[in-house]
Amino acid sequence: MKGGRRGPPPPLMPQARSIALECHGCFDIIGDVHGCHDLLVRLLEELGYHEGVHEQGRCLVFVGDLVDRGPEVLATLRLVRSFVESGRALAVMGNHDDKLRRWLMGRRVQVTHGLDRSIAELSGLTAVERQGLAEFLGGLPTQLVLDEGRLVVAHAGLYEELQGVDSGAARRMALYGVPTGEKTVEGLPVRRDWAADYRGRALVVYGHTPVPEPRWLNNTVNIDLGAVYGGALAALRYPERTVVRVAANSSGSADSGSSRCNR
Ligand SMILES: [Mn+2]
Repeated sequence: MKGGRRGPPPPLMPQARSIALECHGCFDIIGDVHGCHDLLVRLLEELGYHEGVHEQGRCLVFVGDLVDRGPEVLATLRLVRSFVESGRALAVMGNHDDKLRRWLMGRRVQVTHGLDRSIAELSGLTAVERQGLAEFLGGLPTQLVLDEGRLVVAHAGLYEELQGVDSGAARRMALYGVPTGEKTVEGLPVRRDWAADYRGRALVVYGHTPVPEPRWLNNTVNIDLGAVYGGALAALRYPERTVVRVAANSSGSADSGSSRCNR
């Protein structure tokens, strides 16, 4: 970013530092799930996880947007929450997770972009259950700095100068990316192609904007393959830098079976 920074630099995120110590450097980073629970279960099988544990000590990481749009939001939340709270997985917050958290806390939010599906499933929960989910979502960091700074996971991406930084600007970019201020014909904010300007040393793994194939650019990779739109749920294996995927709506191809997550 341009412009002088006034005063002392913002503090490093505590999560970013402590979590890096617990994993041994081999991660499977999973793209936007959006309630595609069945696909997630199949992908975990494909990756060799049993109950969230990998026999080679690999560590699961979720790139955020666990909720909204898809058919099984609650099952997805419960599964990932059980992994995260028992120390079997890491996850960063996506913009959808943050908005659902605000709804769970009784805030007024616009019911758009698939939030209606989450509400349909979660509105029957007790106040205690809602609070538990809200606390889980609220406890997720917006970025993870892993492998001694060589790997960064943030839902919508993160410029180098915001990595490891706990500030409003860092949280905004990690959750929403970089809006240009323009809107699409559908009224959605136009997102700047931040990866095109990225010059950082860390590999940034992100999602947020569905792409048909993993998109590698300037030491970044977008692994949101649009599972909920009939694409695939993907995992980036790190440090191998290979992608494992399960397709949402195909049957009989090499890496996939059928799934009901194809809307
Ligand atoms: Mn998103």
